[in-house]
Amino acid sequence: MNAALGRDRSLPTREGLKRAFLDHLLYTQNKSLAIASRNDLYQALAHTIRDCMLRTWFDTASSYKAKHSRMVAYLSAEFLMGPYLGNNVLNLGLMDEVKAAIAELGLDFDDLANQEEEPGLGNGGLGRLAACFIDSLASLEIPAIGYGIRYEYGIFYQTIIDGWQVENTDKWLRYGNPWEIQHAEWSVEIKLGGRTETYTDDAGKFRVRWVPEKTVAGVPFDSPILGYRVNTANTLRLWRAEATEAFDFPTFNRGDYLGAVSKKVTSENLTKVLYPNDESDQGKELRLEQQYFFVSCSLQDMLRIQINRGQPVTEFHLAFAIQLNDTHPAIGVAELMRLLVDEHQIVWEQAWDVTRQTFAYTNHTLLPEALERWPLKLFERVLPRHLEIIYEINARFLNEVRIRFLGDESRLSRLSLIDESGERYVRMAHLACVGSSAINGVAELHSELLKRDVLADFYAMWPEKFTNVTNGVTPRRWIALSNPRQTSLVSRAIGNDWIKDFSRIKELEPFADDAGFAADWQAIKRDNKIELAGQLLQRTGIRVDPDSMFDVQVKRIHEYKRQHLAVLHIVALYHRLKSDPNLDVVPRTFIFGGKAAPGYHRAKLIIKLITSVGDVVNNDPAVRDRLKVVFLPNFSVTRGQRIYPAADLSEQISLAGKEASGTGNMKFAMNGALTIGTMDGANVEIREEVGADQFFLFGLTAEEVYALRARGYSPSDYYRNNAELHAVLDLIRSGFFSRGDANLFAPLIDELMHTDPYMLLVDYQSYVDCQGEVDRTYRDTQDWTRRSILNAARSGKFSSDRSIRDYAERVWKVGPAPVSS
Ligand code: HBZ
Repeated sequence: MNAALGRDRSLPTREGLKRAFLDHLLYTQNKSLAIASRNDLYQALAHTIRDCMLRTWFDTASSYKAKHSRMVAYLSAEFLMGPYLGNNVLNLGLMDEVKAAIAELGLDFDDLANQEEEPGLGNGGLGRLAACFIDSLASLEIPAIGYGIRYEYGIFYQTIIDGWQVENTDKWLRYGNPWEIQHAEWSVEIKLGGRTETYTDDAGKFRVRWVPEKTVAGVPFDSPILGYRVNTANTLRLWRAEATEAFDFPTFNRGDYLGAVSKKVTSENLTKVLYPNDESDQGKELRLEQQYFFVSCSLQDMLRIQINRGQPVTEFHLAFAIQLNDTHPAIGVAELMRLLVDEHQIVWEQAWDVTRQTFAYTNHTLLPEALERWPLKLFERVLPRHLEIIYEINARFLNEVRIRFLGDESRLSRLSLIDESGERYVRMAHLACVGSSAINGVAELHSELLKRDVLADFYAMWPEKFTNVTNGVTPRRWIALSNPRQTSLVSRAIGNDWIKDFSRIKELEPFADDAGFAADWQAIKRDNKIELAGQLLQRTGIRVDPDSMFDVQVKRIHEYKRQHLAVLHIVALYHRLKSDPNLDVVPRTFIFGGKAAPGYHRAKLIIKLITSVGDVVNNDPAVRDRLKVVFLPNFSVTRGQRIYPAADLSEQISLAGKEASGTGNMKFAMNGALTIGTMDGANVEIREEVGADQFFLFGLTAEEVYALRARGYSPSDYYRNNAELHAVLDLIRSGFFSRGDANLFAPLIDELMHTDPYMLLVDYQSYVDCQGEVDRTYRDTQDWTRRSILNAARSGKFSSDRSIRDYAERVWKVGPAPVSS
């Protein structure tokens, strides 16, 4: 430990923390308290906290090395970590001491923590799941490493101008990142493009060599991932692309120094920016290069570790269990084969055994348009050797299929790794399935639908590979850190073991009937709402009433998630109030947040619809503050930490069969919000756990959706037969919310009336009726509070610790390896 913090590994004292902080202010930032900027103070504090973790981090790596521990390698193109400072202080168990030390210096901890630029290296649920999982892996003391990409620009910063989303670059590294350590000594070289050639090796064996068009260097940046109050700190290793020394010899040798340097810039573009698309693919060459880049860096890194430990590469699968977070890293299957066969001269059959036993694949989507496939031509241009390897894998695989299903030609074309129905594509999900020993969905319903639908042919081949692991979220960040008031109330009631063992949150159940506890619970919710109201006012200028019901939908904006269904409900309420100004409604504040993919025009129009309806409703004296609609810009991990604790009602209203799991639904539930939702994704399991009284259910089931689609669905019937729905759609269509511009929302409304692919009109009445039920329940404050407590008390299943235990037992076959202190 840093000398100022004390010489042993026991936790630092308050005096030690202050000393170390002032040292860093001087020796790292070269400032005094008198002249330091907020950022200087944040940097000094971040370095102080980092110092408290380094010994544990170092000991963890040494212990894994000494014990040859089997490691989980979690490969993910996205890690949506959120700010580190608060989480690290929490996991160290130092929150009170650090706050006090900072206060004694005349400063405010929260104020400094707010200075941190969050690393937004992900789009949404998938990237945030990876972040929750590495917190749980460390907290459960499971040897693990997270591998990903160090994007220079993370997910764009969203502003709202005239009601429209505007994207701004996210310069999160502007002031440096105190949480990372660069390890140039472990850099690796990555090949791209070019061609392959055959040769005969010294032993007379026929071999293939990849002659690339260019190479780039991959440089690892490591951050410690400290478990909650344990002596384990795992590593998040993110790769940055840099020019290799020999970045462009021909140009350099021609004496074109500046030309050569400009090519250097090109190679560094590789990790410049995160693609901002969720649930759809652009098929861009740079994206494939990013995927291959981080996967090859990571596999080379693991092979280096294996060889360093003196272990044979043929035992790679005993040392590493690699989890593919969706298909973004699925090229790893072909890359490990290339490394083993071409570079380590392992025979194909043995290499294939090792590969299959190494990988496992998690699918995160049922949307057909989200299944990744790469045009064959593009793939061949970037990864010529991998295409050959994929052909070989495919040939052997299809022979396996032929033996099992003789004469079934259509099955062969359905299963093939190459889609040959039109322009030819490489199907990444197929590569992942063939190259993995386990395949899982992220909620029970999703895993069932995968087996029945998207991956049915693979299920017929290998039913034993399929399993479900329901998602979870970390109670450290999502309760202990974001909702300190609820945390101390709960800990006063049942002790604080629930933070480590979240199944114990069920001990809270009896307190649902304790009047004193319930009053405290309710007061805390109100305080959290007051705080959020302050943020809303500051960021949007809209004043909301903390005593109104906070009805919240925060997630990526997508038609299948149906934010516009919530808007139809708002317009219906508004229409009712205009028709009967004395109508007795429960005052509500509708809060929306989320980003739309920059090229997804329909999603951007949904944002414009929300803000436009908000403009009219919020400024109409006739509704007398009974309805408010707020779109909070730039929803992020940081914003989420303020929002979930302040919600009364959680909107989880996707069309059944579309949302793989959802994880926001879990964060809301833990923080005491009741859910209104469909039987989709993990909603099904949430309802099962918390009980039907705590879950306002509406809408078709996935089965009913299939049946209706098969029968043929005509949205116009619903429009014609439902007077209120008719009026709502007409009102939006008329230009009432768009200053008379009847064209603005026409594309949205016309689609609903003619095709309505996400069946809003079918579920509309059921949704509105269900919202009526929500109102009736909310009027009885005591009853609502009781349900809110029960709901949180029964959310124990949705800790990511439980998800990780499931993976560890069923998929990875690893256990904890505590680091002795
Ligand atoms: O993964 C989400 C699912 O939609 C959600 O239901 C689930 O809970 C969550 C975790 O399992 N999927 C995503 O977030 N997907 C992406 O962000 C994405 C990013 C890049 C892509 C495709 C999808 O190319």
